[in-house]
Amino acid sequence: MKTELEQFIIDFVASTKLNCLPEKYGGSPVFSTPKIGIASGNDPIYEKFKEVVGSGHLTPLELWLACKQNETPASNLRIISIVFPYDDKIRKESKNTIEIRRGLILPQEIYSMARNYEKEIRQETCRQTINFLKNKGYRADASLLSVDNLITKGAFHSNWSERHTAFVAGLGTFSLSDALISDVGCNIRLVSVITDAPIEVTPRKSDDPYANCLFYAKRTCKKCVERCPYGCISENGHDRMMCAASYGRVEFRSSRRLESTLKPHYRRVNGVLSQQFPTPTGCALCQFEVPCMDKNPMATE
Ligand code: B12
Ligand code: SF4
Ligand code: SF4
Repeated sequence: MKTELEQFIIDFVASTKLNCLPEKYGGSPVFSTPKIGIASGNDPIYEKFKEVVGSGHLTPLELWLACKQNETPASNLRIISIVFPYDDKIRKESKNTIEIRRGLILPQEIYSMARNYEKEIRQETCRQTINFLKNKGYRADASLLSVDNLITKGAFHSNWSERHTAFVAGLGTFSLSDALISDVGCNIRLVSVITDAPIEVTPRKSDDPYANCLFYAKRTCKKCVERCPYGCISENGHDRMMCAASYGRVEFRSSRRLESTLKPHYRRVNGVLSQQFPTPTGCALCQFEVPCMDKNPMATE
């Protein structure tokens, strides 16, 4: 079923009109071909995520029950993790940054638009994947559609970290910039669907959470340190509070310049669903012109 499911997701992303930028940006795709990996609901590593992500992080069974599904052994659950790589045109055109004024550097408009448009693609991919599984007689749901909640009290984290699940599903590892580096790079978005369909689990190539990053593997590179204009990345890693603040300023300015063309986004924060402000347009300057942008740089080492 894994091959059939992967082909179904690839075909949907290739054919949906949602995966098109506005004509002003060439009408080209937001995402190229997605990749999928399958994690097992009883992988013991999920227990560790209550420490490394935050105490509010759910195990697969907790997520399943939060989605109002019936009790079942965790071993019956599978998590389908999906990597959506940004299209090459966006990656190429995003190499140069835009300096609005001294100290305020923005990504190219094409990336801001892609980041704004991409959420609907991931949401619709989840809906289509859930229908695919239901039509085969299984149950399924997605954190993004049902229980996604950003917890800002204490350790700032989501109740379901898409990167951590992608790691469990063998799709990639973390890095100096914190980004998950997959076989199609770090300039990606992620989503996952949970199901009781007995899909074959994808083996992890490594249990080392940083294996794909040149800095952790070989003490070289550090290109992401140079690329973040706000000093959020150093040899000590990524300062997420500093990033959240800098990236907020970037989004505020980008959303003002693109306002009338943006789609509104909604998110549950500490249990309350509301419209996001500024409207999400992203930052990701640390993901362009780096060796891990579009590949796993350790794959050829
Ligand atoms: C909160 C959040 C943010 C915050 C905090 C980021 C962060 N590092 O946590 C802010 C606002 C700063 C942010 C910024 C961005 N974000 Co953001 N963000 C999220 C969100 C909603 C939750 C992340 C979370 O819970 N973090 C909790 C902390 C603990 O996780 P962490 O730092 O990644 O985890 C570290 C530890 O666990 C550690 N670790 C320690 N011991 C161990 C042991 C083991 C076994 C393992 C596995 C790990 C581990 O390794 C990790 C990395 O160092 C997710 C969506 C989601 N629901 O997952 C998107 C998400 C992480 N963001 C994403 C993106 C793309 C971005 C931006 C590029 C913005 C943009 N869209 O343009 C920047 C990039 C910043 C960066 N360099 O990481 C993508 C990730 C893509 C990728 N390649 O990784 C996600 C998954 C959204 C999505 N659905 O695609 N984000
Ligand atoms: S740019 Fe280099 S050091 Fe930074 S995350 Fe990518 S591989 Fe690691
Ligand atoms: S997302 Fe922006 S602010 Fe955050 S680390 Fe990357 S370049 Fe720096």
